[in-house]
Amino acid sequence: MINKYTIGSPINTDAVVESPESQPIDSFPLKISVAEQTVIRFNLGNSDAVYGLGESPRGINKRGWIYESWCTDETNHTEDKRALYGAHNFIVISGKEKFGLFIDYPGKIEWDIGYSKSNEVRITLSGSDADFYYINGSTERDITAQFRRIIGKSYIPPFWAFGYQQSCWGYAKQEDFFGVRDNHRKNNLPLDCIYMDIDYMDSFKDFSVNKELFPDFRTFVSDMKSHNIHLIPIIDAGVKNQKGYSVYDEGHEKGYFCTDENGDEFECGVWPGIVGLPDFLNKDAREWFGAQYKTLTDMGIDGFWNDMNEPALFYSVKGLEKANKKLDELRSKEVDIWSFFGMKDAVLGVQNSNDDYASFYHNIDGRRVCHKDVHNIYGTFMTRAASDFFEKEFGREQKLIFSRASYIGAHRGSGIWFGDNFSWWSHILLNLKMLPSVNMCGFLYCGADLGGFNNNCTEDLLLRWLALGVFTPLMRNHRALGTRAQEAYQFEHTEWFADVLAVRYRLIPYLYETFRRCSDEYDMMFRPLAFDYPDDPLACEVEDQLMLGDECMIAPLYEQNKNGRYVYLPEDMTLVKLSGEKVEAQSLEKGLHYITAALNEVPLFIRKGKSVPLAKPALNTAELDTENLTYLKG
Ligand code: MIG
Repeated sequence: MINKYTIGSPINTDAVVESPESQPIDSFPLKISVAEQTVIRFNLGNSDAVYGLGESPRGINKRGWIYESWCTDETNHTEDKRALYGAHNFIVISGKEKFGLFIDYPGKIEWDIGYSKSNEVRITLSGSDADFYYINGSTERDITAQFRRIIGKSYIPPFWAFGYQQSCWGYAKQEDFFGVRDNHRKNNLPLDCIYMDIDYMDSFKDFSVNKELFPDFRTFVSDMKSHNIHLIPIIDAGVKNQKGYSVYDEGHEKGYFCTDENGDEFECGVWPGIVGLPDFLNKDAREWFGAQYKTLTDMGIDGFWNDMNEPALFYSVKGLEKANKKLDELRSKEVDIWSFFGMKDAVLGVQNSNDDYASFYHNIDGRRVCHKDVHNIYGTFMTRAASDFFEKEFGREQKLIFSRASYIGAHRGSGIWFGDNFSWWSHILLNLKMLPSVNMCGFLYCGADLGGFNNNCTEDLLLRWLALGVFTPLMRNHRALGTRAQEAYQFEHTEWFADVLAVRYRLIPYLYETFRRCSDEYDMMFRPLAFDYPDDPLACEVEDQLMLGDECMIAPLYEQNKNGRYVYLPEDMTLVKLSGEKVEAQSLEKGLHYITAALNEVPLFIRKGKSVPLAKPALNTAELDTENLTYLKG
C-alpha cells in the first residue's frame, strides 16, 4: 500500500512512472514540519534497522550515521563521508513496524539516522516542495518491490555486458588495446570488453577520436569485434569550449549550455579545459546531446560509460579568479601560519564548490532553475540523453550504458558503477554492502572497480575481489593512471585468475536469468540476510554476506593473509567451492562455520532444495554454450 503526499509544486524528476493520487499532507503518518526547509522526524525502536540510501558510505544497516543526498565526485570512500556519487532517497524501516519512505526531491537532503539522537531519524530537505511516498507492507522485500513497481522496470544491458571487462585510465594507443586482448587470450583469461578512458579523445573533446592514436577507428573497432571484444569509450559531461569544435558551436548557438547569474554561458574547468555544461534538464538540449552518440555508434561502438556528471567541477572561471585574488591578498602580507592555511583553503576550495553549484542555471520547460535545487538529477538526465537515444535508434537491450552520478529513475535506462574506490581490503566489503542498497533503488546493473581504482593492487587483493565480482552484473577491473598494473595477466599466478574468471562464465546463464527475473518482478538480486530471515536475530546482524537470487548466499573473503572466514548459515546449505572446471561440494548445517577458500576458489552457498545451473567455461560470451548446463544442487 503506497500513499503519496505532495508539498507545494515539486520539480518533476521523472523518478516515478506510476504515481498514486496525492493525499492531504495532514494525514502524513510521520511528524513533518513544512517550512523553508521541510523536516521529517520519527523515532526508532532500540533494535530497529534502517535499510536503503543506495550508493552510500557505511553499512547495510544505515543506522548511526548522517548521510547526504548530494551527488559528489568523492575520491575518498571513507567512513567519515556522507555522500558519494548517487542520490537515492529511499529507506525501509525494519522493526515491529515496517515501512518505506521515498522522498522525490532533486536538491540536497540530510538524513540523520540516529546520529544526533540514537533513537531518532531526522530528515531535512534543503527546500520545502517535494513528493513523499509512504509505503506499508508485510516484509522489507515486499515494501521494496512495491516501491520498485512505481519507479519502473530496471535496465537490462546486452548479454555480452555480463562478460568480464578490463579497463584502465592510461590505455591510449591501439597497441595498448591489442596487448590487453592478446594477453588475455594467450593466458586463457576470458574477456568481453575493453574500456577506453579519456585518452582516446582528441583534447578530451566528447565524441571525438584522436586521429594520431587511431588513424582508422572504424576498422580498429571491427577488428576488436571480430575477436569478440567490445570497446567501451567514456563520455564526460562537459563539452570543451572551443570555436570550430562542432559539438560546442552547435550547443552554444542553440543555447543548450547552463548559464550564470547574468544569463551568459557558465564557464568551468574539467579535463578539456574550459567547458560548457550541457543543460540536460532542457528537453531539447538533452535530445541534441543524445544524438551526438551516433558519431561513435556509427563507427561500431555499442557501449559507453558516462563520467563526471555529478557534475564534477575542477573550478569555475569566476571561482578561480576569486581564489587568485585571495592568494594575491595573502601573498602581499607577511606569510604566517593563518595566511598559509588561508591560501590552502582558497586553493582547495575551488573544486566542486557549493558556491559554484549555486551560481548556474537550467532551463526546465522555460523555467529558470538554479542548479543547486536540481543538482541530484543532472547526471541522470545526461545518461537519459544517451539511453533515450539508444532506445529510439536501436531498440531495447542493444547498448551498454552506465553512469557515475545517478538519481532514482536512472535505473530504467542505465546501470551505475561505484566510482573511485581504493585498492584496499576494506573496499571489498564496501562493494558488498552497496549491492543490496542500490538494488532496493532499482539499480541492478552495477559493480565496483575490481582491484580498486586508486593505489596499488596486489595479487591476493585482486583475486579475492574478483571472487566477489564474479557475482556482480558489471564485472570490471579498472584502475587509475599511474597505479600498479592490475590486469589479470600482470601477476605471478595467471592460472589462478583463469580459474576465478572461468567461474564467472560458468555462472553467466544463472546470473543473467536471475537478473532478468529481478528486473521483471521488481526484485532484488542481492539482499541483506535480514530480508530473508527476519526472525533470526543473528541473520539480521550480518553485514558481510548477502543472499543472491532465491537460490544462493555469498560470503566472500575480504581480509589479507587469511585462508578462511566465519560464515553464518541461517539454514542448512551446501557450500560449493568453484575453481576453473572444478566443483567441490560439502553440506553444512545451520549455524556458524569457519570456511576456507584458496585464492583461486570461489565459495558459494546453495539453499536446500535449490539448484544453480552451470555452463562450461568459455573465453567470451559469444562462445558461451548456454544450452548444455549441469546443475549444482543445494
Ligand atoms: O577526474 O577519466 O571515476 O573511472 O578513470 C577523474 C578518468 C576522471 C573518474 C572516473 C574514473 C576515470 C577517471 N575519471
